[in-house]
Amino acid sequence: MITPNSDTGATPETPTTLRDLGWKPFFQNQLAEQGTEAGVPVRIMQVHRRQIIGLGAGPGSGAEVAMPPLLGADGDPGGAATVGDWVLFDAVSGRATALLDRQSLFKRRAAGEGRQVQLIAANVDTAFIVTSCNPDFNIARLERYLALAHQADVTPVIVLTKPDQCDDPYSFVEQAAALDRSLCIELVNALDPASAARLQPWCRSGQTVVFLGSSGVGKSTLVNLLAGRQVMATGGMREDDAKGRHTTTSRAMHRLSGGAWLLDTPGMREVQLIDVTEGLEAVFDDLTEIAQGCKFRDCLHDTEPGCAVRQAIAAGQIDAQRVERWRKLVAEDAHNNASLQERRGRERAFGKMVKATIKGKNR
Ligand SMILES: Nc1nc2c(ncn2[C@@H]2O[C@H](COP(=O)(O)OP(=O)(O)OP(=O)(O)O)[C@@H](O)[C@H]2O)c(=O)[nH]1
Ligand SMILES: [Mg+2]
Ligand SMILES: [Zn+2]
Repeated sequence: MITPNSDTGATPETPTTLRDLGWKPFFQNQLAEQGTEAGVPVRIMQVHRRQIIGLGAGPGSGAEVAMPPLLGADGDPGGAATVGDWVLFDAVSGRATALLDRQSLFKRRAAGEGRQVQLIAANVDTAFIVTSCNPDFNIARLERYLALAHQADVTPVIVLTKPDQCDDPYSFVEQAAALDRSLCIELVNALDPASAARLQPWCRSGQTVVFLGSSGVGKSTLVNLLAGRQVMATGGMREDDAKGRHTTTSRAMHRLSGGAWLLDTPGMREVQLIDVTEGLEAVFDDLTEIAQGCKFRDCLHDTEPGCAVRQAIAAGQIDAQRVERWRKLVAEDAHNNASLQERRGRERAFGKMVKATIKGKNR
């Protein structure tokens, strides 16, 4: 079922090698375990309910293949492969035979009460966390995005846009840098191609990137500059508003002119905080360490006696506001995880009940 590369943004720079598609030694090592009969590596570009579309290394234009969705461990079709995943494709059966382990994974809490976890994007290398040198800039929001990136095992890069509309852009750089001295921070005027080129080091061939950030900060403007063509609508205009329906809405992976892949799905635009326990520990590692000195292991650093965190605040070693933001994020994470556990518990109970009913009927 090899079809011409019709809907993946085939351009002159269309990939021909696995490396262009984002193949890395991490995946190559798994190939050795799977054996050669398992199939050829194909990267998932689109996920639909009834089929998934992958792109493999092919002569000239690359080879696009459609296949039925992989089934997850519990038979859940949504659970298995997501955009950015690598699968082994067997051309004879027209199916994916294996899903390769991921180097990174974004997931999110689904909409609605259930709070089910959805897989959003796999094997992303860099998350551009975009905010502007204006009131959009919010330290708590940056920390939240950093926790998401850490949790997904993706390298964050802070991108500060609209320096041209502000008197002292470096004050914003300084505030962001104070979050973590090892963070990469780029000041970028998204209207100026020379300035946007500052992001090129992360956008080379074989790299996969995502853009995170609130509405109006310049994500689409930057993407269009990096792609060298209009792949996203800008300035508050939705892709759907454009005359007819913009073809880009169904695409999930866009090739940037430097050779990188931009992964953009509706889910990616709505990532929320879920299961980010480790991500939060990474962002607030200094506070996590101090908290180990609290008398109680489950100390909330509120009114408990022997609280090392409050002692550190009192001693002027740490910032009380930052501790407050940390406590809020940890509480939110705990709440989300509790809801998730509860839901899983309910599902298990329901499964048992169904089994018991079937047994009863069979008797
Ligand atoms: N002056 C200036 N304007 C910018 C800059 N970056 C973006 N803009 C403008 O800000 C507006 C919003 O930019 P978009 O790229 O549409 O923002 P977005 O992040 O994609 O927003 P959503 O798609 O709603 O999430 C546009 O009118 C851009 O031209 C910048 O660095 N400087
Ligand atoms: Mg946009
Ligand atoms: Zn404490």
